[in-house]
Amino acid sequence: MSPDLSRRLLREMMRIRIVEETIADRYAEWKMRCPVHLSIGQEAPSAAAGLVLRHSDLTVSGHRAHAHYLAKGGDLPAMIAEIYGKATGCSGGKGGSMHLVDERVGFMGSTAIVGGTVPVGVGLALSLQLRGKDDVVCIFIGDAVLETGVFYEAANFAVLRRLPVLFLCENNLYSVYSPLSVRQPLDRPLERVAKGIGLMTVSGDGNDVRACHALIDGAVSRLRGGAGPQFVELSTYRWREHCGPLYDNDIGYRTVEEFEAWRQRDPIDLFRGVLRQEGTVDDAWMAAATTALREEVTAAFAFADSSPVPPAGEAFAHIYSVEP
Ligand SMILES: Cc1ncc(C[n+]2csc(CCOP(=O)(O)OP(=O)(O)O)c2C)c(N)n1
Ligand SMILES: [Mg+2]
Repeated sequence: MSPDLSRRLLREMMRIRIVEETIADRYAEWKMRCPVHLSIGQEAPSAAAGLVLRHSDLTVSGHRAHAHYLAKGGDLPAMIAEIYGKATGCSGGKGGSMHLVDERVGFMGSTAIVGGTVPVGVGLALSLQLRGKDDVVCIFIGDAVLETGVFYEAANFAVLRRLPVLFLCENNLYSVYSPLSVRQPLDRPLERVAKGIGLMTVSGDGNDVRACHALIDGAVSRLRGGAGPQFVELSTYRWREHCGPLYDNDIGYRTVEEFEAWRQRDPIDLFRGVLRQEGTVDDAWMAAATTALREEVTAAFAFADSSPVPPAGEAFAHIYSVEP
């Protein structure tokens, strides 16, 4: 991997981390009035996907979508403004954190309904195929999406029609407070389920950004070569509570030992260590990158804060695709 790509991967993970830590720090100001699901600790799959996908590729996501939107080239001020419910938000201030959409960067939508955007993504892939494009659709999913019926219907259709779809599964072991062990037979990993439907599958360490990049790059190359839909499962871990800015290790659904073991494997620390050892980044690079990212984030929050709320009548606009 080139030094330039390595630095871009590290920078992208740092950017997501700084954005989300700022959301967490400022959440108590009560200016962000929608729920937020943070990806702190699981930045690597997003950063890797963002640097593999092209601008013209399409993406859909679910409730934990900030990292996906930013990595796909989303507009940071427009995302923060969306979380603030402002007219300048990427969804006009009507969607909030869980309903990001931005056709300018091929981010075709996210919803709070687990699995809800899977058939949307497959439909987008069908349209790309019918139009003879070699672009692909990346459908970001969590491990719980394999517990929704719609995943099986949509994945089956994608396999049947050899659609250019990447199911990118961030397996963080939990669906809210339920570990995989109470949801899936332990001897039947998710990858095997996906393989059973006919998806080509690979899995790997979701906290190793280089491994993520290699797996996603391979899957996307196979897709562009017409190999049919791909399933990439990346194991990672969410640090904060399922929904909200806090930590919730005190409520007992997971152990502090488990949390600490994953935190020791911070994807940013791990990769920074590797790049320092290789001489690809040094303290000066880190300091400059951190300062520039903090300035960018501060400006995005100032933009959101000073933007107007949508006019009341907007509540009734864009409800139907064809306005009366
Ligand atoms: C159809 C549906 N069922 C249940 C819920 C409640 N719910 C919201 S998030 C979530 C867990 C999703 O877990 P996963 O897909 O693994 O994503 P993660 O939160 O771990 O990133 C659930 C069950 C929902 N939003 N939609
Ligand atoms: Mg999960």
